[in-house]
Amino acid sequence: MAIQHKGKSRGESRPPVSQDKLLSLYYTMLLIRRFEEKVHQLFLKGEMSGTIHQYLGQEAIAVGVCANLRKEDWITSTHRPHGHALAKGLSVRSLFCELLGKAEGCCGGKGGSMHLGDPEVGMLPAIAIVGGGLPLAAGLALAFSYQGTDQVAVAFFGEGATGEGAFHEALNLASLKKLPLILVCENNLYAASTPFALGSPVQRVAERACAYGLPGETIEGNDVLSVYQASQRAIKRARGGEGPTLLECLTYRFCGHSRSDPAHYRPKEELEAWKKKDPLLLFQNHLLKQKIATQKELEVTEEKIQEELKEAWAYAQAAPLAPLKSAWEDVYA
Ligand SMILES: Cc1ncc(C[n+]2csc(CCOP(=O)(O)OP(=O)(O)O)c2C)c(N)n1
Repeated sequence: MAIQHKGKSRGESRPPVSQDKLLSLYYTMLLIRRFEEKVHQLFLKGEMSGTIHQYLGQEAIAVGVCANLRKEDWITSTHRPHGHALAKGLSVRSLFCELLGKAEGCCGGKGGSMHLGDPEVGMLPAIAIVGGGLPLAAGLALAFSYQGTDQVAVAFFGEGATGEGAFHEALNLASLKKLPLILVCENNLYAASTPFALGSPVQRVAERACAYGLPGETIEGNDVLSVYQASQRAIKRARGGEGPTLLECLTYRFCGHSRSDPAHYRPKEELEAWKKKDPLLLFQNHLLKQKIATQKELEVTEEKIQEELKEAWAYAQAAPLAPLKSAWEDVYA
């Protein structure tokens, strides 16, 4: 898989993406990877309850897209939201607190893994109903359009959501009203245990776009720079009043669908082939090859992340639980 970024940051040619931006993309991707690994261990040790759907292997998508967003832009997410949350700017502390049911969690400890978010940084609490985030993102984009702001909304969803009516309604409305919406499909080839080909009569999710008169593009979702550049174009169109774009990002999850899924339905060779296209590995190689970072600098990044996780975990463990009476607060029906 080709990485498209050609420039050198510490050399003669002018890079299309600045060195600082490249290093910050790397930091956030690695932070998500290590966060998910830590959460996995904590679940195995029984230190967290509930269930989890993890983002291992898909890091380049959340990071590549969110790096183009402003704080006041909004995203919607799914049952697999940890990566989106970190990429949109939620702190590790607020996520650990949320996962442990602590009052300082981003949703007061009442949302848990599948419903985390924070309006302060433009993330609607995640929605675990497959396809559920799409009409809400279209609604956000409709509000921005009415208000005449240049904010955009991004809906992250899996390819399984493309079989839901909500997906089609969102595309139809967004295209009709030229809404500032970016539809980011993370096609990781399986909706739980169902292979994409068994759930979709069309081979590419991006092809769906033409039925609604909007542009659709399939990109290498494990190549953070492809995602960054494609989403930059889509966001520019949306901000400029040119309407929505559907981006299909091809990827693979390096874990089971949820905590209890060993993913035996996937051929071993398939997983091995995708592991060679690990988004972190690809980007590390790129940074080293282009002399954007040294091995030593990558090691320092790793240490910083380990430190951040350690501090946040200790903080969350010591933080008070959400009080019982808070179960009755923020309840509307
Ligand atoms: C409307 C609805 N139907 C079924 C489910 C159960 N369910 C949870 S996740 C999932 C698979 C979703 O696959 P996809 O949209 O491709 O996202 P991925 O898990 O691959 O990230 C299903 C069927 C649900 N949460 N909501």
